Amino acid sequence: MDLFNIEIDETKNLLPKDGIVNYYGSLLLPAVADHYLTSLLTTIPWKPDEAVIFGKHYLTKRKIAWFANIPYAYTYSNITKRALPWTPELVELKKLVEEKTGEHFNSCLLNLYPTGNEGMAWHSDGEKDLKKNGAIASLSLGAERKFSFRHKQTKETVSFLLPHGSLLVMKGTTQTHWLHRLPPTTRVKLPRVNLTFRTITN
Ligand SMILES: O=C(O)CCC(=O)C(=O)O
Repeated sequence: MDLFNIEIDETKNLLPKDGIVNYYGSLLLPAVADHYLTSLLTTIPWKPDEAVIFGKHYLTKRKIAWFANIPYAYTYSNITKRALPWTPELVELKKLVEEKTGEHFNSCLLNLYPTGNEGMAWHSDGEKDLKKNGAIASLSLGAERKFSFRHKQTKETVSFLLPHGSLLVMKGTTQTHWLHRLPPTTRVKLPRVNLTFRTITN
């Protein structure tokens, strides 16, 4: 069994090697996390994510939105997105995440998984638009979901549960050596919103 509830020790590295993942536990009290979840579900201009694979255009049931300090371009899955200006709620959450982690971010990719049927396949966030080895802070709101890492060479996997209001940070060489994914699950019927605060350098 490789899945576990994470002990809260912000200084502990959850990866055994080749990268750093720190878990901060609850960043937000449950009522505050509820408030942000409701607010983001209703105020963010959610759109299906898009991908072009072997020339074919795909739309996902998972929804996304992309925000930044300036209209940065971010290209992944062969599609380029232009960032929207921050909303007041996102500015508040960015500040809380930055205070907690001591890191600074200039952008945020939001993902909305309407139910457990939607997930995200194995990938790493190593696009050329992102700062190399920059920290990526992942704030989870809504349904608790499993989140997994798999080492690119050894295939070793590590999985955690990410509860409502929790914060996890990936940094160092994590994206070079590890893939991550959010597996789909039939057990979850409620939405989850994930915010990944990032640094764009283009
Ligand atoms: O929803 C999540 O927790 C993961 C999102 C993710 O993998 C990503 O934005 O790269």
